[in-house]
Amino acid sequence: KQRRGCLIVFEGIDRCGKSTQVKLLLTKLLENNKPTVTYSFPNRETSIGKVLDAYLKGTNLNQYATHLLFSANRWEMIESIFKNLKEGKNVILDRYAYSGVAYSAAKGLDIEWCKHADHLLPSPDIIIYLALPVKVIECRYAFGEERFDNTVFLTRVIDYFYALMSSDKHHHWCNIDASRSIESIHTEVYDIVSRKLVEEMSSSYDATMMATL
Ligand code: T5A
Repeated sequence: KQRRGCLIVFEGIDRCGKSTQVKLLLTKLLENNKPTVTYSFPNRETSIGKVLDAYLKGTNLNQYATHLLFSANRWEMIESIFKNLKEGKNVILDRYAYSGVAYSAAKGLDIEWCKHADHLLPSPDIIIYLALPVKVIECRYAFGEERFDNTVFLTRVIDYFYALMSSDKHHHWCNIDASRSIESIHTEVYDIVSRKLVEEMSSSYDATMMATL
């Protein structure tokens, strides 16, 4: 029986260090002969992703339609993600449905409505939340260049991430202090992920695993 791969999600506010940690984790897993692939959301390369890229750089778009497009941008990768998981590859996601809900709810959309679009996406085995106060990211490279690089707004986003985390009965969230050095965060992340990987994975998703949100 083929073991399926592990679905690992990174979440957090803009510039908290997700992409840095995803790259380090990918490198380490590959070095240790653990087949692994990564995806970033939004994926700005697809036709939907190009619309989202323009939106993030300032183009106006209806906020409900925007939410659905962010979700559609995840759904358009679904076959590829499932294929990799079924083939036994670990899949690391740089943002996922939790960003979709937290950012849209922070704009004022109803949180329960926001959850619907991503319902039944593959359910993560682990969600690594990189916790960082907004005042730290304000000083980071390129902060302020995109639509949501805004202190008040990102403080609301953090509140919604914590609301999702505290109400989630199905998933393993790891809340990681991301104010430390890149290397010490990576050491903690790798330790958590390697422990998860030794847990036996079934070869396919069962019904309870499909409850993404
Ligand atoms: N969005 C996204 C929605 O509204 N709905 C959705 O459904 C989705 C998926 C773009 C925007 O889209 C919104 C959320 C966003 O506002 P994005 O492209 O993922 O999403 O944008 P960012 O999160 O801003 O991506 P970044 O790549 O800029 O941020 P990362 O990945 O969190 O941070 P990273 O690793 O690139 O690091 C940023 C800087 O900090 C340094 C790095 O070297 C880099 O310069 N850094 C550290 N410095 C000191 N100490 C550390 N520990 C550091 N770690 C990294």
